[in-house]
Amino acid sequence: MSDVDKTAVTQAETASGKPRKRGCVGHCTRFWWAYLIVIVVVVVVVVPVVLLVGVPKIAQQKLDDAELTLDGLVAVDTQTQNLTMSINSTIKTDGSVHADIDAFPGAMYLEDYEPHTPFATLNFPTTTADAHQTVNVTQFLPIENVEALTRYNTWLLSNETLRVTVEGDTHVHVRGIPRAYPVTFKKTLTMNGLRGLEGTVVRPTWVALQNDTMGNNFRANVSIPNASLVAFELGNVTFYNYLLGKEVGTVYIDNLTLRPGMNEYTMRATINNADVIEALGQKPYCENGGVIPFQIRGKSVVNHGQPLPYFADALSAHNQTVDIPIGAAIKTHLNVTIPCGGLGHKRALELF
Ligand SMILES: *[C@@H]1O[C@H](CO)[C@@H](O)[C@H](O)[C@H]1NC(C)=O
Ligand SMILES: *[C@@H]1O[C@H](CO)[C@@H](O)[C@H](O)[C@H]1NC(C)=O
Ligand SMILES: *[C@@H]1O[C@H](CO)[C@@H](O)[C@H](O)[C@H]1NC(C)=O
Ligand SMILES: *[C@@H]1O[C@H](CO)[C@@H](O)[C@H](O)[C@H]1NC(C)=O
Ligand SMILES: *[C@@H]1O[C@H](CO)[C@@H](O)[C@H](O)[C@H]1NC(C)=O
Ligand SMILES: *[C@@H]1O[C@H](CO)[C@@H](O)[C@H](O)[C@H]1NC(C)=O
Ligand SMILES: *[C@@H]1O[C@H](CO)[C@@H](O)[C@H](O)[C@H]1NC(C)=O
Ligand SMILES: *[C@@H]1O[C@H](CO)[C@@H](O)[C@H](O)[C@H]1NC(C)=O
Ligand SMILES: *[C@@H]1O[C@H](CO)[C@@H](O)[C@H](O)[C@H]1NC(C)=O
Ligand SMILES: *[C@@H]1O[C@H](CO)[C@@H](O)[C@H](O)[C@H]1NC(C)=O
Ligand SMILES: CC(=O)N[C@H]1CO[C@H](CO)[C@@H](O)[C@@H]1O
Repeated sequence: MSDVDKTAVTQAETASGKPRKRGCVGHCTRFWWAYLIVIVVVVVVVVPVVLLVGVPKIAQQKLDDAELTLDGLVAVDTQTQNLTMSINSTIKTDGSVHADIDAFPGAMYLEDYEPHTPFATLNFPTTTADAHQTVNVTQFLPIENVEALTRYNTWLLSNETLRVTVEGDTHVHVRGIPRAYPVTFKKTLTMNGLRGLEGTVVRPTWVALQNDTMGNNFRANVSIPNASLVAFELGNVTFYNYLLGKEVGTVYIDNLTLRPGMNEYTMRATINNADVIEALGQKPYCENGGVIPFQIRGKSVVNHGQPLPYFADALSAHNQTVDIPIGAAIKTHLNVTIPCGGLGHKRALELF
């Protein structure tokens, strides 16, 4: 207490005519109202300000500082109107706040496409603010916006990276405080895309002049790299096949599920032989051993009878160039080498 206060207190006591023992007993009793005001101010103003503004602010701040990492994303049982999506993720915080975060629906959308439109909404479970925790969700997902899902798949297939935001409103329970505070969970992830399936390798295993019983005249082993952490069940996929800017046939890959890493499949195709033989007679293909750049582009995706436009349209947005050593395959399987300038009319007639 300052001297001024002491003087004031003393004078007040003297003025009352009933001087009392110094210290809190007398002082506090007499000035109970002043203490009450202080207590009331603390209880009515300060505590609520801390609880209503301070704690939620800290809770939101801590949530904003938390880091969300994607460990895996899987789409299976893909049907026209729904699919099952799983996500494995990790949330890292500094662990300084002991709190529980309520379960919440997290809308997922492309950060770099406006307007932000969710392509999926996943129900994130209750989590704690522990320093490190895994959050795995598996959920049946009705497709609410096929256009948004198609755009996400298109970006996923063609881009090197893409940013996906998970956003949802929820409540946080700070341990020791009965109130629940509203917070917004909003995290943007940068995930690897599939880069247009760049690096796909096709190794012919069979070529023929006549179609087989399935209507195909070409078979190959295909290795499709998946540079991403995502896996998805496509089913039976067909591709348009172009050669030197002209459509020359259809490629089929059956029962396709793309997973992280190298995907080994067999493919079959029906290709117009005359167009291939004509190309093989041209430079540089007649000089490089018959390695021809084909373009393939998605045509249809059908899984157990269900057309999947959200994959088909994504695959059709992009031409993928694949160099196929078809000259060597023709040599092996048909015993024909096509010279520069072509086979000549007579030989071609013999062949067909
Ligand atoms: C999540 O992790 C489990 C266990 O490692 C694994 O079996 C599952 O395939 C993963 N799912 C995803 C979506 O990555
Ligand atoms: C999922 O969608 C398919 C059509 O694509 C429909 O036949 C099926 O009933 C749906 N499943 C559920 C559980 O709604
Ligand atoms: C969650 O997924 C991770 C892999 O990303 C796995 O190690 C962990 O075991 C999974 N946890 C549960 C509860 O499935
Ligand atoms: C992703 O690819 C699409 C085209 O497929 C393009 O329009 C978009 O700008 C790309 N986004 C990013 C972030 O690279
Ligand atoms: C093989 O099938 C394709 C497509 O059905 C057809 O256009 C082509 O004429 C057939 N080729 C032969 C040699 O029968
Ligand atoms: C194609 O794959 C089969 C089975 O994996 C293998 O036996 C064969 O050698 C492969 N052929 C080529 C040309 O890669
Ligand atoms: C793919 O290539 C073919 C032939 O060169 C062309 O006709 C088609 O327009 C291209 N499509 C896309 C999406 O680039
Ligand atoms: C695709 O799966 C079906 C069963 O669902 C099977 O009958 C068929 O042989 C498979 N095709 C290939 C090419 O693996
Ligand atoms: C792919 O087509 C084959 C033959 O038509 C069929 O037996 C198989 O079940 C189909 N696979 C899928 C995943 O739809
Ligand atoms: C391949 O064709 C050449 C002539 O073009 C012939 O001499 C040779 O015997 C044939 N080889 C086989 C295995 O048919
Ligand atoms: C070609 C390519 O980038 N392949 C990658 C596929 O994904 C795995 C990891 O999931 C990577 O190790 C490969 O390098």
